[in-house]
Amino acid sequence: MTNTSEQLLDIEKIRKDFPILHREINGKPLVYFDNAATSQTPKQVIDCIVDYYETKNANIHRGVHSLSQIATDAYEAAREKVRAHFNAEHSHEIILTSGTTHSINLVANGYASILKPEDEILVSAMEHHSNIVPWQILCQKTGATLKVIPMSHKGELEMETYKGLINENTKLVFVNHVSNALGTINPIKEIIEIAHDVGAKVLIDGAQSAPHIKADVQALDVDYYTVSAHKICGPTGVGMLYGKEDLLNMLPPYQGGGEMIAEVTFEKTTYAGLPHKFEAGTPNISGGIAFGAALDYMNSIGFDAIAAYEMELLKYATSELQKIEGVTIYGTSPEHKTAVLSFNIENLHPYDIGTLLDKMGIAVRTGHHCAQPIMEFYKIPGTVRASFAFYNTKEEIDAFITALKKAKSMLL
Ligand code: 7TS
Repeated sequence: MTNTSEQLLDIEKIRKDFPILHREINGKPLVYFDNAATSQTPKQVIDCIVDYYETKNANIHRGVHSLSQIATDAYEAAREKVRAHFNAEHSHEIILTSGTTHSINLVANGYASILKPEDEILVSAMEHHSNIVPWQILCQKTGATLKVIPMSHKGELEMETYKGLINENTKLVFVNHVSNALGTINPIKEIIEIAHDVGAKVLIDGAQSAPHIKADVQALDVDYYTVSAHKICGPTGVGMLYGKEDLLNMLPPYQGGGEMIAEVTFEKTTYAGLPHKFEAGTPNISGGIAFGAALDYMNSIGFDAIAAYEMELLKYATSELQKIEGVTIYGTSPEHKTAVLSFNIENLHPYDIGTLLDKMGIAVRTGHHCAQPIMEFYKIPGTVRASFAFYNTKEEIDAFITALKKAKSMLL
């Protein structure tokens, strides 16, 4: 590591915030390189959850009693933190969901009553299954056509083909900000502008970008943006759907139930306004509050410093990995992606490599990463994916490379 990168973050101090990083796995110090699946949770966020149950636990938006008001205020303060972080204009444009999958399904379900059989929707070739399957279901319901924006061998979207595919029948475009399997950072601003030129709306899946890039939904002029808190140091089971006010108002509710209504009779129900229309039932209250704490934590470190430090890690890991004979790295060069290394070693199955690495305390993901079309594109069964976070270190990368060499020699 260069002096510059060491100066970027106080890694020793940061690592003290994450109790899990100090445990052993299979008798070896844990090296956690599966951050794209879920990030680890700092003490500040864990404490926030404990504090909620110790001092604030009550159902929200319904009690006249003080405790319910305290819990409601904390939950709504978290929504405001999410709004401020992503720079939405209004806090009611932030729907707190159970995560990205829920957010995407909410929008897809809403368009079932809007799309017509002659409509077309575009999805990129490098999506997670949760940004493919809901749109396929939508097409089955409406008769609309799903078209695919192809990717190049380098792992980048083919923008010229995209421009050729989009037309006045295109109603919706779905692209991830960052690919989970490759790490590619997609040119979403350009994608949004091109879609808006024909009047299409754009949903950006921000599940993989949120840990690395602070998105400004107004500057992007994005129509819908989705995030899962568990990938940004928050808890599982909570996330957000951002939508422009008029576009959220246009969609019918996703689920019916308590808290999403204005008035109910057996003849007719009228719905609550945003955001409550889309938040039926008791939500993940502690999770929502902790989502806010996670954003506070990440912002206290700073996204510019996080991105710069992770880039140093990625460049170092890439150059060390390339020194191992028989390695193929999938995806674009470090400058155009987040800290993800998706690779294979000639004549070895990714699963075998992952299993041996685990025996040496190193956690990576292996397989298709819920992005089977990418694997089909490269004609491979899957990859080994090492994904880094700001609390990882160069020493951990050294341990990973040593373990990888050992695994290779054991398997070949
Ligand atoms: N979209 C992308 C780009 C993702 O990476 C994931 C999860 C999802 C959507 C779904 O998020 P969820 O929180 O609703 O489950 N990605 C991964 C992964 O790469 N490994 O495990 C989960």
